[in-house]
Amino acid sequence: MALRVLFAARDALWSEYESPLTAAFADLGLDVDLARDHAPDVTDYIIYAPHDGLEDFSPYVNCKAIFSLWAGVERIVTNRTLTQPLAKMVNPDLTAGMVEWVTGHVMRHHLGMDRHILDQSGTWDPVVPPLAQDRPVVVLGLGTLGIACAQTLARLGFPVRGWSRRTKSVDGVVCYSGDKGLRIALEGAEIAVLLLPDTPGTTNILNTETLGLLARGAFIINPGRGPLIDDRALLRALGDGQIAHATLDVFRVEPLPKDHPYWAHPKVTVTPHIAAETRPETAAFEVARNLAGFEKGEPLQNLVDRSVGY
Ligand code: NDP
Ligand code: OXD
Repeated sequence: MALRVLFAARDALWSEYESPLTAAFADLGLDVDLARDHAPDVTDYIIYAPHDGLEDFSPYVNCKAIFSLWAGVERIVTNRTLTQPLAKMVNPDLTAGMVEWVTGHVMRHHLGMDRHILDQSGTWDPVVPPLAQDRPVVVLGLGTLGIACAQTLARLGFPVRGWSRRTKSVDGVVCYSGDKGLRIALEGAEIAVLLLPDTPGTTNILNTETLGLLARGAFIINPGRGPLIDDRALLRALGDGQIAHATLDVFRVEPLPKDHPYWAHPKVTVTPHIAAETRPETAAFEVARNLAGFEKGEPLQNLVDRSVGY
């Protein structure tokens, strides 16, 4: 009998994913009935992205696993009705997109591009940027995305420090963990990139105290999640010059409300949660491959550890 796979996401995603998922399952020789309306008790798997629909997972008594189309799982991991194993999204296009977005924004600030893009008034004012080797960067979060970004920046010549929950070893990156490690990693860094998940352990990780450890005039780049930053502390630090500019892709409330002070702030760049997009073709293949392996008895890949929330 065909495996019944429920697609639980907003309408627009169904039109993007239906055909790549169908093709990926077929390519892997899986007999799948993919639909948006399987009865809960006959559903074998759920493919999920945050939306206003599915909130109660308890009727899905025969569901073997859930595949998130998002890398960040904070909207589902705290759902108490969820007991099935949950896999987060990892795929090469998502990683490539994040590396490009982070590298672009790091280089913007490193080279001081705004100075010339915004001022073509005829003033000849040569300010030569330092070389990357003289600009320490810290990447908070050394998961799939953090490692890829940290190593790319290291290859460009930046001295890169990274910070994670568990102690790690990453080629080209000086790695830290723990509270003391966080302080050392931040101390004197001129650019901070946030690629942590939103969990109770990471809320307001950038606050008045930790912002104060960075070099004066540092740049913040946050494609991770909004709650990683204490917004009021950041606005104060932008006001007093401790932080020169913040490029923010993610926010506590999305879309960012029109009257939020970030929109009009001259030292803040808001981008609308576009740092890295999960692309249907490769994401569909990753889900299908993971599901096929799990059906064969292999461990679920990219398994979320509920005890730590990511
Ligand atoms: P991973 O789960 O692979 O990595 C998370 C990293 O954060 C790990 O290094 C982990 O440490 C570290 N971490 C988690 N909790 C703590 C803590 N309390 N203290 C220190 N370090 C901690 O995630 P990804 O790299 O795939 O993605 C990172 C985040 O990027 C996502 O959770 C999501 O929020 C965001 N994202 C944003 C997108 C956008 O378009 N803006 C797109 C995709 C993702 P350890 O290595 O020890 O486990
Ligand atoms: C994700 C995201 O988590 O797009 O995948 O933010």
